[in-house]
Amino acid sequence: MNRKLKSLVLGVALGAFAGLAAGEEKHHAGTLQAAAASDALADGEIRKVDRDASKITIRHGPIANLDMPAMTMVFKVEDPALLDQVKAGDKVKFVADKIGGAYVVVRFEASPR
Ligand SMILES: [Cu+2]
Repeated sequence: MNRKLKSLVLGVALGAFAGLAAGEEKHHAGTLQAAAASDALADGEIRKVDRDASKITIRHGPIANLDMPAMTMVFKVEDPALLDQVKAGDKVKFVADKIGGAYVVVRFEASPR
């Protein structure tokens, strides 16, 4: 379930950062829907980082690609290194996806100041 959506989200994310994604050409959806890039980014505020469990609590705004309203919830992270990019209190934009039945943060992007 959501496999198509996942590749779309990843593709759009990678497409938006093609300069950083050199060598990651396996995603083919990158150029299809540039407009979806902003939809995939959700607003959030980091509430708690749990490195031991590789989980993070985020108070987030609506997440369009997950059809999720604003709430505070715990996410897993796709890569534990993501937890080093943020700390409690940070305001972030991030991409989340549902992977294997769990909500997972795929990427963080610092909010423009
Ligand atoms: Cu949520």
